[in-house]
Amino acid sequence: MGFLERLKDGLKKTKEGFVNKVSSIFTARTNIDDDLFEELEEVLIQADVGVKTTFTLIEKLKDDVEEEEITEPEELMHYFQSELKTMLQNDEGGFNFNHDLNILMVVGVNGAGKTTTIAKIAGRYKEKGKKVMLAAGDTFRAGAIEQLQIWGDRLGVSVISQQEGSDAAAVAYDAVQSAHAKGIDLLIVDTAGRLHTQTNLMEELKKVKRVIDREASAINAEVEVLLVLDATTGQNAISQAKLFNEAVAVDGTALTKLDGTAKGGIVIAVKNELDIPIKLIGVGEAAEDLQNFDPDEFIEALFSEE
Ligand SMILES: Nc1nc2c(ncn2[C@@H]2O[C@H](COP(=O)(O)OP(=O)(O)O)[C@@H](O)[C@H]2O)c(=O)[nH]1
Ligand SMILES: [Mg+2]
Repeated sequence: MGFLERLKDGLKKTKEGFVNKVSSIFTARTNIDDDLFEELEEVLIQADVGVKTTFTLIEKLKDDVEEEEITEPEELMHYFQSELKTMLQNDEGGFNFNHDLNILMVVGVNGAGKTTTIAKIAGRYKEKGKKVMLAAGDTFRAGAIEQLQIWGDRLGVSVISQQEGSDAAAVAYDAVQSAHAKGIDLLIVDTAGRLHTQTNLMEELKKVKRVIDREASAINAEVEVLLVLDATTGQNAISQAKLFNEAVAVDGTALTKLDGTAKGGIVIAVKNELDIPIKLIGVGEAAEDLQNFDPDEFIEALFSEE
């Protein structure tokens, strides 16, 4: 399956649950009236687009109708798609690792897909001929270190770890030193993800970030924080993101498990309500299912007919 086919396939549930409903709102009527906007509002909110973002979108569409003198609902659907694309415009999808050493700290709650995402990114850069290293910074969850080790072995990438229960910041410190000494291009640091409501976790993440920042600045390495969010958790993902962002200043998100939800509208909410760029989206469990986020491609895949 090609790249675009995987994307379309992964978005099947959202196409069926959300896009088809939206399309029928525009195709089922002959004129643009309040009813149309009310129905659209309902469908958008149901699809996890978020209340604030939904209102913004509806206002924009109403402006479009006036300014462009649109009378046909079907024509308005094209405006709807292009407003979505505009709202989703990123600075860039994917990463731009161009320092000697790039450090990616990966955060998110348990089960969001951190370890899987780390493995996929590691595999991708290894394939490009880059030297990659992993740091087992989830020292809290039983088995997390071993899980990362297994990925490391499978990918042929070294993993820096200490025993379970050890200080995550110490693991991060070791990893940065080791990566620097070994001429690593990309160091990816896994972190713990027990519930974000536990202030302990946020304090631990802050400490890990402080140590990484300090060590990185001494050797001119670049640090980025990637927040992994499970799309199936809906609006919950938004409140998680706010907390993580307050704690460690998130540079980008990876939105996983879009294949598991009919409410793909969460993509729009994440971008619009948090103003954090979406770097990657996950549409399945295979390595090829983690893709750089491209808003135009995404909207086209959503609204494509086949
Ligand atoms: N369907 C689907 N499953 C995913 C995706 N990303 C991750 N997963 C699964 O989610 C589960 C939890 O992932 P894991 O990486 O261990 O999460 P962590 O606790 O954040 O490290 C695993 O079973 C993964 O295979 C995705 O995009 N789609
Ligand atoms: Mg994990």
